[in-house]
Amino acid sequence: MKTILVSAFALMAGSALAQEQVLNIYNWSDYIAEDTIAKFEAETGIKVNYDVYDSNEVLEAKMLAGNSGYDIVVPTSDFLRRQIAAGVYQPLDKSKLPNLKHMDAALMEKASAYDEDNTHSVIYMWGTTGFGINTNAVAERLGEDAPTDSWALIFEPDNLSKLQDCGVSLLDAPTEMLPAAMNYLGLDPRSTAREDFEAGAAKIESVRDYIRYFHSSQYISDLANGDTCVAVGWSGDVFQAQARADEADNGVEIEYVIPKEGALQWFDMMAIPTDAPNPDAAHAFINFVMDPQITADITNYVWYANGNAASMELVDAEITGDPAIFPDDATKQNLWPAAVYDSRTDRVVTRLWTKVKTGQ
Ligand code: N2P
Repeated sequence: MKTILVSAFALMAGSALAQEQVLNIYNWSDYIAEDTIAKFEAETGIKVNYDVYDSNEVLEAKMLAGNSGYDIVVPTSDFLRRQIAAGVYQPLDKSKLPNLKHMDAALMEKASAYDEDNTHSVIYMWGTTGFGINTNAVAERLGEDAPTDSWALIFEPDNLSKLQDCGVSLLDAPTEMLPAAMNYLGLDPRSTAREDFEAGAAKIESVRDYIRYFHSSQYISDLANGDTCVAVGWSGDVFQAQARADEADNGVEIEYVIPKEGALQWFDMMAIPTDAPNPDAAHAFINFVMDPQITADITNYVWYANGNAASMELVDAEITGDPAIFPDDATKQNLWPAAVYDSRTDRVVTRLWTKVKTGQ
């Protein structure tokens, strides 16, 4: 009798296991609301494993190696395009994505420049690459006339040297930092000419001694705590630093700047790897995120713009009304979309970036 009971139990456990669905997500750090995953699990019964990264290069290496085990990843559109060409993503089954109707047609059209007909991807969030400043710390060192609206704050040694003691960080994102420097020099930020990259790299090397570190997620808490005073960073991340400082009531005031010379506008795209173990659950997740309330909750938490037209009325007015998050027409004129680099260009950029960071 005992034996029979045990094996009946083992059988039941086995079938429950077989039925438990798992979804493996790999997303940017600090990029989702606190309750998004729990809500998805409750609604679908699918268990989520959630890992994070802060670099397109790291994600790309995993995607090109294959067998990552991930069902959902969120590359930025220029990287996405190169990875689509390498066969890394599967076409979406749009019959499983009824919430596509909520997406903003004009933004999806913009994103389709990197993924024809939006075949493989849906906008998760989008934003700009500018910088965050601790307004008081910068004013103390550079005076009230500090060029806080200009990349000159970052790229001119006369300015950055005076900020060295309060801490400056740059993104460890060569495909974003080099074009920013090129643009400041009056070159085309979308250029893929080697000499333009070299000029951009030289510009950053001219201020390297004053930079505390190159990193793409550490700056949120450092800015918020007053441990650094200037960080080249992504819009929402800087706003998250501002919100954390406000909550801590620590006297730190953070401002996000889209510099007057212009900034990169990027789109982060949800996509399903060709070898995803559970593409059905992946489609369910993409559709879930496109629910206007879910996507509004994410924007309200991470301070990034989304591409979901129907969610706008659910997003806090403080966010929809901020031109640093949803740029007005004048600011839009100054934003450039990322160029897609071929592998030769990619090698040039990688080599120069190592030199910028290490001096060799
Ligand atoms: C979130 C960073 C996402 C923006 N921390 C990078 N594309």
